[in-house]
Amino acid sequence: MRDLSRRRLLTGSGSLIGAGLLGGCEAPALSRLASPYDWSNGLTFAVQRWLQRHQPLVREFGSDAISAVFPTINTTDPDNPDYQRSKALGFSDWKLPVSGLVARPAAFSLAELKAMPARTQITLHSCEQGWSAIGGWTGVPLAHLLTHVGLKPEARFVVVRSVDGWWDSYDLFDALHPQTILAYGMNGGALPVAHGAPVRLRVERQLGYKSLKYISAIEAVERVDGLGKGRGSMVAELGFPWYAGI
Ligand SMILES: Nc1nc2c(c(=O)[nH]1)N[C@H]1C(S)=C(S)[C@@H](COP(=O)(O)O)O[C@H]1N2
Ligand SMILES: [Mo]
Repeated sequence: MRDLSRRRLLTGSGSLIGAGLLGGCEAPALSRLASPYDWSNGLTFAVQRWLQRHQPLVREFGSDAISAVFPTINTTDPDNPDYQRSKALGFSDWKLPVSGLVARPAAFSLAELKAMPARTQITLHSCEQGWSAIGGWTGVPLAHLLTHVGLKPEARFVVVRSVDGWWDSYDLFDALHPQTILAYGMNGGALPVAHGAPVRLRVERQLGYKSLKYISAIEAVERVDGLGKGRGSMVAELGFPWYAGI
């Protein structure tokens, strides 16, 4: 598993072949090149992977840089009976299923995630709606969770779903990136409901819309063009780029 992740990470970050431009279809958008828009999305993806091959981490700030106000966007309290029931119980019954192309599928409670190795990072969040803010996030690296359940060699993407119907997918470069975490804490406290409690994703190398809030399920898959309308994510179906690298 260690070797696999390292090899996958290297493949994903080290070459245009790994980025999918020359070597087949790594990105969902690349597997269905239906319009010039898809071509440019795929090209941006490949070029950014190439440019980032030696600089894997985004900048992290000191706690004095944390924004006094971090806006909340779109869903701020999911209108979902199961979610509301769980919220009333302090999410003590909440479980995160991890399934698909993994050796040991399992569902993890909040307490179990908190018992795993934690990472805290203070980063700049940029929203496509034209604002940005600096926040501190604490959580378990997604790479740790995927190693724990044993990602199978055929897995090439990780699909994440949220209780409000948002869903997205990530290639293994982002899924295994050290700053991609399942955050249950924000700015030293518990993650507030408006920011995605009990657990949200942080994908620091992409625009804010890839950092899904209210995570409800994780699935490892080989391809994503069979999901939904075949564009790899809910926001991609609305016309935003699947790859939102910044
Ligand atoms: N499930 C879910 N995830 C989501 C959203 C959402 O509405 N629902 N909004 C996205 C957008 S566009 C941004 S900018 C950030 C906003 O996170 P915040 O509300 O903590 O600022 O969450 C992203 N993840
Ligand atoms: Mo956003």
